[in-house]
Amino acid sequence: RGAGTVAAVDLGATSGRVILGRVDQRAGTLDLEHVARFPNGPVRLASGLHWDFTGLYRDLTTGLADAFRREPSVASIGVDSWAVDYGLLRGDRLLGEPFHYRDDRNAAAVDGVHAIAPFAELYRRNGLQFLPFNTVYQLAAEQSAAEQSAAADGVVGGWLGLADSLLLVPDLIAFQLTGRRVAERTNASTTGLVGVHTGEWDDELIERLGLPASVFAPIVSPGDSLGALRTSVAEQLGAPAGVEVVAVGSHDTASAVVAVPMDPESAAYISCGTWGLVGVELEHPVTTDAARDANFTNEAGVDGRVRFLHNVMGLWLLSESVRWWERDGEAIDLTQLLAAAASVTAPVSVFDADDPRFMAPGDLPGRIAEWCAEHGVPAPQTRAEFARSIIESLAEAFAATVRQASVLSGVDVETIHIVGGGALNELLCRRTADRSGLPVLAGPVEATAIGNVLVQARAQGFVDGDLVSLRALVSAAFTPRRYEPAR
Ligand code: LFR
Repeated sequence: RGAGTVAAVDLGATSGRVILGRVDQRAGTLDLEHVARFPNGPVRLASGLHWDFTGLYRDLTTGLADAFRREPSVASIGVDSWAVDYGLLRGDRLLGEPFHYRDDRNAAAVDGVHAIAPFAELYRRNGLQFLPFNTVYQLAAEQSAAEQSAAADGVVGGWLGLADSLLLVPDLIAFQLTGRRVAERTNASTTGLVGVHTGEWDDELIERLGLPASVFAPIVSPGDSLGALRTSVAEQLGAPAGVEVVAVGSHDTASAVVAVPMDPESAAYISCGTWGLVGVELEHPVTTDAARDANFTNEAGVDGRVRFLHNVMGLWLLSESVRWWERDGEAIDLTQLLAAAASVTAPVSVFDADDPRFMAPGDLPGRIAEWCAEHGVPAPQTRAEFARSIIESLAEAFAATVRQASVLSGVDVETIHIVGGGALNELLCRRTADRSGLPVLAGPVEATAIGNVLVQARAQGFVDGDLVSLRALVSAAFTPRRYEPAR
């Protein structure tokens, strides 16, 4: 007691990792050991854009087996990932690889949902910003695919009709590991089907939308035990008896916010990876008309907090541009590209990083040029200029969104914390400080895994206390890098 080790599985849109976290509260230390890192990304099948869930599960279990070899005393496992996406099960059987939220089936389903429950009503009920991939729209897309196939081949109900449970990605992994079917609260809050005030499945909305209420699993909270590993899984992983899976903030952003070494009364955070999640931590949701118009979300945080934030497009703009330039096999060095971007001296255009045209995979540089042409501003010419324009546009969106978060929530923001991979991007951190006029504190880079570790460590009794004490451990272990705004 007072010290111990847990394993965090953290899956992002471009890579997954298994990390050991050693926590010693008396010594006040928190150490991470990176055990495995594996690629992740969309796979285009005949049915659309999917995740390779089976491959991810193989890679994460290989990583966990390595974790147990290195550290046989691991007490528990926690899993987090991106939000909104789910697998359908019938019995133990997974009904196909989960859809990727960037698949274009969702856009067509939005109007149908809003015809039944207008967006203003949805916002009052679930407090979520509009994103076309929120689970509620994905399920409507499942329903319309089912109707089309019923018309074509007479098979009624589709995959959703066949399923007896729907589990979000981290819950689906926890199910494979333990056999328990649950819906962890922070991630369930991103479906659009959980009441923002009740924290429970919104049965009335589920019924009105014609969704099968029985597929939704009981809601659990971060820190709850999900029980021991299945015997066959324990054998496969080389895990000793008694290792359990613990629910963490299974929405990656919820775990990241736990590990922001901030004072929520005077700080904003940007959890910056594929997305830039920009906001503040609150005790109570804000579902005013102004918050709705600004498209701010009230997602559930750990310990009953509210993540009041807005999704900015994030480093996806850069990674997907690079992927486009690399499509013929050329390899681009990101460090060199960013150095070249930093030395661009001519002014570059700032585009609207929030424009929905940037959501789908493909020719992002082309779409940025198109945006510039439509708005009568010069398009970037070289790759360095594109990269610079992306960074400037993100920094501008970050600064504007921090200002909005402050006005809408009443938090008087004095500092901006940037955590996640974006904390390594010096140009982005510096320009965010410049454009906001506020100091930026960058790091920790692995905030999500740290938040995952800390919630497990607390459940195991290795640490105690509230978010303030957990964040004190983060502050002691990781010194943020400070960027002062240029005067
Ligand atoms: C970040 C994130 C965001 C969510 C997006 C899609 O990884 O979880 O919070 O809006 O991915 O799930």
